Amino acid sequence: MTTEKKYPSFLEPLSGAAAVGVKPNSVVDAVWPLPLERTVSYGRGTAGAPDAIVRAGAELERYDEELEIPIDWHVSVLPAVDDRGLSLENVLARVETMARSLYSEYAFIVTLGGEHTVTIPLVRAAAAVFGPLGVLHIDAHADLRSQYQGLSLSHACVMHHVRSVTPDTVSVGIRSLSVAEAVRIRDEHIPVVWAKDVACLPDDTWIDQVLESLPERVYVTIDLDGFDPSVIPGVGTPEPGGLLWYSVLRLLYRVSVCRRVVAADIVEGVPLPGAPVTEFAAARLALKLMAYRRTASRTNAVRAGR
Ligand SMILES: [Mn+2]
Repeated sequence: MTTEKKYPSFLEPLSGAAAVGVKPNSVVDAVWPLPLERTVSYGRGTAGAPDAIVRAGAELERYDEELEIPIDWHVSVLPAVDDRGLSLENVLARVETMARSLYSEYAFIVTLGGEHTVTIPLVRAAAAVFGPLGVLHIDAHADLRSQYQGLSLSHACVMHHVRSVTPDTVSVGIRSLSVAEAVRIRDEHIPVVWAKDVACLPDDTWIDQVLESLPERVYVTIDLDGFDPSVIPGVGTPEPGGLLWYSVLRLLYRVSVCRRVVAADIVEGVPLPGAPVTEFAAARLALKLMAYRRTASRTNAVRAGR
């Protein structure tokens, strides 16, 4: 597939010839807006997050000061999924079909939610396209209920469904869960790195624990409420004591370098009027995922003598 894409750039449009004639499957990363909001239980507004994140993306600088590299690759903004008039089941089925095609076509896609429910079809599609994978789950909530408020396809049940796709999941930043979820984690030995562990364990030993739970290929799902509300205030169900910015960056860097991150999502953001912190942080996070992955590919290619 060498068709030149006409989609806008996540960052300010590339100047000159840089965006011309690129091969999507080898060069182009993408963000994919998925403004789904059907089963949100408390604070509303996550449907507005993808658009806000894309607008914030246009304001970001094209240099990664941490990796000391220019962000000189094209990041397309794919058309948002239109879920109007569709049942939740049909929306998720459409997302899965579209994701299978997009994952085959682009180098790396970060989906921008919307509510966490979208992760279910995205992980299914990623497993179908890339093969067996594990899931790194960053969240304040365990999301392990089999149903919530009478619904099985709920944002509170995401990891229950994900674990039917792959048993190799690890949840990081958890600090809010039901008794039944706690029992399930204990009985099924589900890997969890609690937020309190991240705060208290020496050095980055918790990152070693995460890596031990992940196979070679990894899907990353980031519920923005996994971060501390002082870092990302715009979420529907904030919990104190969350992950700090650089802790998450170190985690994502290590996972990107030591494993192969095949796709990712950033979900559950709620833009707050007059305080655009959440969407700017989410946009930067999407770029960090892309930059780490590209750095890792180069590093591994050098190691392999290519
Ligand atoms: Mn959550």
